[in-house]
Amino acid sequence: MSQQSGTINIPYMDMSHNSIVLPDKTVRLASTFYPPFVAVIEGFLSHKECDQLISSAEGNMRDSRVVSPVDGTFAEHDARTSKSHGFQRGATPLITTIEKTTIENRIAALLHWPVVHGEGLQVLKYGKGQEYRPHYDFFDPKNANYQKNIGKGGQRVGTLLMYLSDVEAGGGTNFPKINLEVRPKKGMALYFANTKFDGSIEPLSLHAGMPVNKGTKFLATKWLRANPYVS
Ligand SMILES: O=C(O)CCC(=O)C(=O)O
Repeated sequence: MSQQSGTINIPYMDMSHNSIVLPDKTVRLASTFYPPFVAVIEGFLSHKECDQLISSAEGNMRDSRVVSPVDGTFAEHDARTSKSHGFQRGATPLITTIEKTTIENRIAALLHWPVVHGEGLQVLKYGKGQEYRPHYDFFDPKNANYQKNIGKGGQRVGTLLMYLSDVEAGGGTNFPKINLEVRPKKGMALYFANTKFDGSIEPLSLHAGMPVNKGTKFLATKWLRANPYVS
């Protein structure tokens, strides 16, 4: 199902039409960019699914963490000021339903990538002034501190962001190396590749969640691994 490219498989999206037919709905491919490979998909989640994800996560949110380049642990960091809740795959009946029937299968079909290669969904909330400063989602293979994380499922080859809300001002996802910014829109998804087609890391994938200036931004993040992911 996946695309063999160079030494590893990477997620692959059919970009030959404006619409992409998924098992349970048809979505619109609004724009694409390369390099790095970036795609904006409209109508990926229904408003009801967005609201359900927010309400299932909001009561459990805590300060967001990042994988530390210093020791590889998951730790709070000044660069990421949102709140978030990370679901284990299968953590709640809603998440199980989502995994078995809807969102997870939709992601797998969109990107031709098996559900078991995905980390659990992370739901994030950014209030006014909160942000995620420029960073990479891939693990730098030259940094020995990331080896434990790479060992859990290989490289993070791609990222799918799903906007669960509109944002009145600010809060875009910005790619500073390619001068691209995507405005959040409830139900829309943004995919970007963290690796090149040969599987090596993609420095152009540097990205940031810009500070929210007005309103609240809710987002769900799905990180896709090269191999089956075990938390
Ligand atoms: O908030 C955003 O738009 C970006 C989020 C992000 O970079 C991440 O979750 O890895």
